[in-house]
Amino acid sequence: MEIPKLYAITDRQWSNCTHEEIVKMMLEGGASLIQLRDKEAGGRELLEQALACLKLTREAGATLIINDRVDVALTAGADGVHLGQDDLSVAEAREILGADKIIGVSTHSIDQYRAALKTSADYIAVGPIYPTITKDDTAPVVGLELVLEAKKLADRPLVAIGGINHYRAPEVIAAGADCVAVISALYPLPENVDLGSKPEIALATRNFLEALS
Ligand code: TZP
Ligand code: MG
Repeated sequence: MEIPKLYAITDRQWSNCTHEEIVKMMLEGGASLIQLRDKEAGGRELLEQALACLKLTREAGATLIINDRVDVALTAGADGVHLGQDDLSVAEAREILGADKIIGVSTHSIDQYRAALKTSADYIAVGPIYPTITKDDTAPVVGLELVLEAKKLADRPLVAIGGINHYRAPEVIAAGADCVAVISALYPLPENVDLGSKPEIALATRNFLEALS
């Protein structure tokens, strides 16, 4: 697959917004690859959000990937699924979704990366590159070293994730990542924060894309 430099991920813990509102702002900011990620929502709620988000991404010609849930990705008709090491395997997800859907997988070591290369994953993510507070059960920080190592073996798009902000993104790309996947740095609160403030996601997305161009 052709991958853009920014992979924007929705996260409700960083905002007062629905996934649909977040996706709308990410698209306004120019994102073309978006992941719907919600560790708390039940299947039904996630499906409803996925359908609403897909309406927006389709209109914009963007790609929407569902985190973790192959069943939701299939039912919603999403563009693909992103799997962690504890989710269904790439082979199992491929069996369910078929050849045309995008399947991505997260890896946290060079051994996991090598194993992922043997699957039909369309892209492989490595991380966390830097410390992050977004995910509480993250693997130890792998640093740019894993990007450099993985790049030597890579035969498909390499995505880097974890603690990447506007300032760090260029060095991550320079180390060999084709794309950076980002959560918290896309959710800055406006300067005059009051209760109910919404983060300026469109602006942050635009700034991020500029930093990457
Ligand atoms: N996987 C490894 S680190 C991470 C995930 C989902 C969290 C990334 O979030 P942030 O806020 O961009 O560090
Ligand atoms: Mg997962």
